[in-house]
Amino acid sequence: MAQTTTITLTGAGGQIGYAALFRIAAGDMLGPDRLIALRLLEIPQGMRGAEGAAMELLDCAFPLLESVEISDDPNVAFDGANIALLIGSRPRTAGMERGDLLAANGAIFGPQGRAIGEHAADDVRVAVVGNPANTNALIAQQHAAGVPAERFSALTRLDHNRAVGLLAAEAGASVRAVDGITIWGNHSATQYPDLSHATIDGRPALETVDAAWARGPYIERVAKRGAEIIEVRGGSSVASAANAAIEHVRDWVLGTGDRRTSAAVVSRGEYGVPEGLISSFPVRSDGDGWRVVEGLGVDDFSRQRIDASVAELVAERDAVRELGLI
Ligand code: NAX
Repeated sequence: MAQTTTITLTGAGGQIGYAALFRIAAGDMLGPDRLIALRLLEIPQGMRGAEGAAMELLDCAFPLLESVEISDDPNVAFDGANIALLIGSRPRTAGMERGDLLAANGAIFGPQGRAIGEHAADDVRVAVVGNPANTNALIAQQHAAGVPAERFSALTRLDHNRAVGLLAAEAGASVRAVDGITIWGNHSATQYPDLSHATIDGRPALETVDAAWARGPYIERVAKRGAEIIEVRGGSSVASAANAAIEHVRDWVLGTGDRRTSAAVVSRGEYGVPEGLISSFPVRSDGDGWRVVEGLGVDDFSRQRIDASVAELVAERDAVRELGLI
């Protein structure tokens, strides 16, 4: 047990950070053989929350946890980072215009990207959770001089897991039986959860569930699941979001094997998605990096849904360009 992995987590005083930290320190993300050094980045208002979480981490006496450091300076927090989980962001609040939202996040993810480029370890991998996640990842990536673009990804794993869970429930099957679901596009209401190539126990899912359900209510429910959780729970998705972030990084670093999942990665033009956009695709990881699963058939319905979500990403990219954020 020699290797120590430095993990920088931003937004450590917030809800998802709090839910994620204990599982990371317990080894759920990188397995039982890697020691973990945690770096927590917060803004001054969030420092007490991060300090409290650090105290509780100490009180857990996790054998894998080597150290916990807290900072409000990205240059310090990203120093030597092997993995960066960017959770803290400025989410949209009532009445906020899109330009304001993007500008506020540009002020966060630009400097964080720069600090990653200047201070992180050579093998750094960056997973962006804070919304608007795809475009925040793009902003950070564009500022991280010297870091290969494919080391940046954004989370659509929560959408993916929701899509798996809701399909399994509809089919009366175990989640273990489900494979081949793809979330395409943006982590937003335009995302496209696609069952065209999904299987349940190796058989096409569309032989088990109604195609009209799969292409109507199902898409709507997956895309709006976050709002459904807020309505029922009285608060946003926290534990499931933390779980998704952990699974995203775990699969990226340790590999997926033959299973497919979804992640927003830098497009190389696959499936007609403009190069350079950070868009969700069907992916596998061999442990070295995400690989887009190519060659899947895309019918007219899927084409339209993918194009609509990608158009939203293009509009977000153009808006941040106009604002001078990339
Ligand atoms: P909270 O408001 O509980 O926590 C956010 C924390 O980030 C706060 O403690 C805040 O002080 C900190 N923060 C803000 N700016 C920062 C900066 N520049 N550097 C470091 N820390 C900073 O939100 P929480 O519920 O934890 O959600 C965090 C983010 O995840 C939000 O943007 C949310 O929209 C996003 N989500 C993304 C999901 C995804 O699938 N990609 C799903 C869940 C979640 O909605």
